[in-house]
Amino acid sequence: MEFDNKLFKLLCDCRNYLMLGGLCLVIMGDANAQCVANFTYTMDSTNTVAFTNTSTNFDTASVVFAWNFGDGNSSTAENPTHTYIVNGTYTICLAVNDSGCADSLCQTIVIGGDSIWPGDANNDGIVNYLDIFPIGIAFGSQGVPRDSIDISWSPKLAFDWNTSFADSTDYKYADCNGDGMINADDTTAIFQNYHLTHSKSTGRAPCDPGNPPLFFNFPSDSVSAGDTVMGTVHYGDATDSAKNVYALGFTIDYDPSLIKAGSFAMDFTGWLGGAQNSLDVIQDFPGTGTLEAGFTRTDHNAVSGRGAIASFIIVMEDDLSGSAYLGLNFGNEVKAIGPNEQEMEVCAVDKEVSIVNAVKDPDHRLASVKIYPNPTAGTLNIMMGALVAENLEVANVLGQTIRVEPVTGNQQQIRLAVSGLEAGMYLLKIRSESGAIVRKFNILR
Ligand SMILES: [Ca+2]
Ligand SMILES: [Ca+2]
Repeated sequence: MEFDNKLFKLLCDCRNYLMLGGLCLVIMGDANAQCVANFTYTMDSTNTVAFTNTSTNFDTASVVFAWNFGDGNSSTAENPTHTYIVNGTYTICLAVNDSGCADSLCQTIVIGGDSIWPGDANNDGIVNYLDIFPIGIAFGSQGVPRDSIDISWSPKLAFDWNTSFADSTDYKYADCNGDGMINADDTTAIFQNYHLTHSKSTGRAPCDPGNPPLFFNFPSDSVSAGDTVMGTVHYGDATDSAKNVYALGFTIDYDPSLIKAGSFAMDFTGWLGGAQNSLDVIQDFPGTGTLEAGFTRTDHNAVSGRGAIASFIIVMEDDLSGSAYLGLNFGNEVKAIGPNEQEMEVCAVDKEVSIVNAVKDPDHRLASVKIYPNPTAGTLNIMMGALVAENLEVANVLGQTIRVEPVTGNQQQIRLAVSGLEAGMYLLKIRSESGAIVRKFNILR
């Protein structure tokens, strides 16, 4: 074959001359098989495809190219450009004809089908708490389903829905599982692929003082070793209330040596919304000391307000020796959006709480305090052991103190009537001469 090729090239290159002798027509019959059609292409975001003709072994002077773009359009240019109007899969064919030399090649291309990564609903390169936002904004939308419902971490070919978020990201990215619907099922991909990345992520602009603050509210300005601390996250205050908010996300950095691993829990409850008409993603990473939380409403109604939006619980380590304070710091990606995805103002404020009693209950006196029955329907018995109670405080899940009772009479065996409280979880803080003891209790009805 190698010999034949060389022979062909020698003869074909000379064919004009040889044709005078009536010889080349015969030789050209063998030569046709050597004409090779080939092309490459690039595509841009406007569905415009630029084709590059890479065909070989033809005579530039006499060759005829015939392109069929697969959508009813064609061209005879050597390197044509074509814009597709409708998304879809097209078969593009290039035919090369050159004085009896003929070849063609067809390739299939997908228009409007760049890849999505399941869970990266905002297409910023990382799966995290902010990916709940587009799901909330587009909640209930329907579009082009993918070929298969698959949330494994690899690029999935997806056609544009031709509906976009404010930053021009197509809705298809929020259909994390590819079933053609944007709903709560799409959060599964966020949890499964959490923190996976496929390119560099972006940062957030620093906050401006004067914007509605995002801040922590603690029941006390100090904590002790072993404490169960219940606090709240607030958005907006009496000076600067938050307006027209649809979704909110933030990260909280903390020193993992101070908080018992796995104890940091958060619940979105407050003026921004609760279990109704909302979704959230809350992930704690005790190894690095980061809690990430994203919340979105799903009813397409923004809300305005101020005060608590989430409650949280942390359990302090039993030995905090060497540490003077617990810091809870918002990370550099705090973000709130309105119903049209416009970014809303947030000024994140970090919190420091001083540590007192850095070693938990060295003489085990606090541990000897017992409450029972728990859960209860009407009465709590408080057995103080070696301590003397001075007063009792009951707080709800938002950390708000709802009852304060001085202790009179027997200060070591106390009966506390709680029959007036609604069913749910509460904290009982018992103040004694040796410090405060906090116990969780539940009321059942
Ligand atoms: Ca993302
Ligand atoms: Ca979906």
